[in-house]
Amino acid sequence: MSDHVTGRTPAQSLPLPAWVIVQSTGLTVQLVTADNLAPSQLLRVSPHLHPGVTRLSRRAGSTWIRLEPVSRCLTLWLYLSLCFAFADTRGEFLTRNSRPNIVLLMADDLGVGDLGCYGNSSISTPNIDRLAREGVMLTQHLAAASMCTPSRAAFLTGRYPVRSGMASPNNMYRDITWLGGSGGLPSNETTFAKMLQHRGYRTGLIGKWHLGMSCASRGDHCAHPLNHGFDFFYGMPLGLLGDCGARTWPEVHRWLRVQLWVTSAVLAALPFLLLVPRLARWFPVPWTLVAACGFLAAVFFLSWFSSYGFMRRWNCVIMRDHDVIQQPAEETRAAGLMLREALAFIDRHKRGPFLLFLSFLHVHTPLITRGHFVGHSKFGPYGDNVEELDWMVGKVLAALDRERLTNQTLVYFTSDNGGRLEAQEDGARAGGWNGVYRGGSGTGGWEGGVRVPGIFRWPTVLEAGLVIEEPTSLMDLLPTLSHVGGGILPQDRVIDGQNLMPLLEGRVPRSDHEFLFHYCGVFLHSVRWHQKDCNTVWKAHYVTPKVSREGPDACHSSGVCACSGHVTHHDPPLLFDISRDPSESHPLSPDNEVLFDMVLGKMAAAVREHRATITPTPRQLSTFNALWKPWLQPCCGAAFPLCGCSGEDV
Ligand SMILES: [Ca+2]
Repeated sequence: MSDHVTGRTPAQSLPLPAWVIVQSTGLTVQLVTADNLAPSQLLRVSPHLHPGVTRLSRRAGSTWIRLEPVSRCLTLWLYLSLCFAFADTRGEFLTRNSRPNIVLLMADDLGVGDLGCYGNSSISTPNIDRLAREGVMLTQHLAAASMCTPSRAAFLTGRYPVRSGMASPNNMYRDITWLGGSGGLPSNETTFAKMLQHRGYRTGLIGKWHLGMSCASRGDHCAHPLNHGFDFFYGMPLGLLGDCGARTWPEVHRWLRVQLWVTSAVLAALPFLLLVPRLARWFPVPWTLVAACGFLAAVFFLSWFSSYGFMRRWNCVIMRDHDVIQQPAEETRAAGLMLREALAFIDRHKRGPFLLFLSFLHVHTPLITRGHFVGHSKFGPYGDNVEELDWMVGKVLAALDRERLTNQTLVYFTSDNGGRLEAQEDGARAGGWNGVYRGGSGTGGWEGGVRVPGIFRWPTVLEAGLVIEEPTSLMDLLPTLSHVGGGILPQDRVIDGQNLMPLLEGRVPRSDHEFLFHYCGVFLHSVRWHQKDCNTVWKAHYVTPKVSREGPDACHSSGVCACSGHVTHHDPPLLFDISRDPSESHPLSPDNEVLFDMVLGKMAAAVREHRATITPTPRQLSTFNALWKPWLQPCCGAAFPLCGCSGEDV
C-alpha cells in the first residue's frame, strides 16, 4: 500500500528522524523538523533522543528541546554527525525526507521553443536555464488543454478538465471571459493547495488565476483562490488580456465585436441614406422606416458599448485576498507588483514549509515590458518580454539563495499552454515559438498547443542536469506534491495525474502514463499511447481544426482554432509515431506501418475505457455561465458601473 493511501508522511515511515539542528544555546537545542512534527511525535520518531530530554516545546514554528547535562555529549555527537552527513557548503543540513518548500512558476502562453535550455538561441534565459542545469528537465511535458482556464483547472486538480466541468462545449467560451461571469472551479474540487494547506503549509497564489470568482452574488467568491486552498492571494483574477492594455488591440470576442460595431455603423448610416431620396422626392420613404433604422442602430451601439465599452475596467483588476485594490489595473506596473509580493511572501514564510504558486502575467499579450528590457533580445518585443520573465525567475531564485532555502525548496517551472501563433501587436507576430511542434495555443490536439516546458529542481534530492523524454503531464503536480508534502489523495474521484517522484529521482525509467487524452473543449481530438514494451509514442488524431491559408496550423481569421464545427473529422484517424516524427508531418497508413490497425484498435479501446470514467458534471463554461452578469461584477470605489480605485500601496 502506498504512502498516499495510508496517509503516512515519508518522514514517519523511516527509521531515522528528519530534522535539522539550527542552533544550540547552552542546554537548549532548536530542532527544525521538516515535517512540523509535534514534540510527542518527535519522541516517537526519534526514540534515541528520549533519554536525555527533559522538556520539549514548540516556539515560532520549531521544536525546542532541553537536555540533561549528560546529553551534552549526545548533542555534540548528533551535531557533528549531521555536519558530515548532510552539510553543504553553506552549512544547511537536510535529509532526503524533509518536506520541502514548494515554488511553482507558471508562465502564460510561453512556447516550449522559447527557452535556451530547450534549444532557443535568439532569446537569453540564463535563470530558467540555470534551473534546468541544476534540476531535471522534461522534454515531453504536456498541458491537459491548450488554453488557460481548462489547463489551469487540470493543473490544480490533477484531473482532465471535463471531469470538473471546466471544459467548454462552445468555441467562444473556452476560457472564462468575464470576471462577472458565473462559472468557475467548483468548490468540491480538491486542489494541491488545499491538500498542502491541510498539512500545515502556508499557501499563496500570486499573479493570474483565471478560474472564476463568484456564483450567485458579488461577494460569495465561490471560486476565489482563497476558497481553493490558498491562504493568500495577490493578483489579477482573470489575467492580463489584450483588453487590459490602454493602447492595445482588444482580445475578448474580437470578431464578434467587429461585427457588432460594423452592424451598428451600417444601421446608423441608413437613416441618413434614406433621408436623401425622401428630401429629394425621388421616391417615398416612410418616416417610420427612418426611425426604425435609427432605433436599431441605437440598440446595437448600446449592446456593443454595454458589453465591451467597460471591458478594461471590469476585467482587468488587481485583488489582495478578497478585496479589489486597483480597478482598472495599471498594466505597466502589474508584473512588478506581483514580483514584489512574491518576494515578500517568501520572506514572511521562510521558516516554512510554504507553497508559493507564482503565476506570471508574462508572456501573454499585451506584451508589456519595462524600460531596461525593451530592445534587450534579438527576437523583438516578444523576446524582450521572455527575457523580463527570465529576470523575474532569477529574482525568485536569488531570494531562495539569500534565505538559504535553495536546498530545501522544490522549484517547478512550466507554461499553461503553448505559444499562441495568432497573437499580433502592431501588425507583427507577438506569440511564442513552439519549436518543431505543429499548432499552438487553441489547437486541442496538435503537439504545439500542449507541449510545454517542465523543469523540477530540488538539489538535495534530484540529480542535476537530468533530461527525461517520457510523457508527463501538468496534472502530475497534484499527486507529486501530495507525495512530497505528505498529503492524502482524494479517494472518491478519478485522479489522472501520476506521482512523478520515482521518475524524477531516476528510480524508474518509465512514466506511468500509458495513454494521454488531448481534449479541445469537451471534444476529444487526439490520443497518445506510450507503448509499454518499447519506446514508441503513437498519436492518433480523430479531429483536427481547419486552419488559415496564411499561416501553418494557425487560425488567423477567427483568432483561435475551433474545437467543433470548423474542423475535420478523420476516419481512419490520422496516426503519427511522434517518437520518430515529433512534428506530426508524416501520417502513417496500413501501407507504410504494419502495426497501423493494431495501434488504432488499442487506442479505440483505451478511449472507450476512458470515456466510461467520465461522469456528468455541471458545465462551468456553458454559454449562460459565460455571460457577463452585473450582479457578480467585482467593483471598488465609485458606484457600479463606474467602478474604480487605485488604492492601497500600489
Ligand atoms: Ca495561457
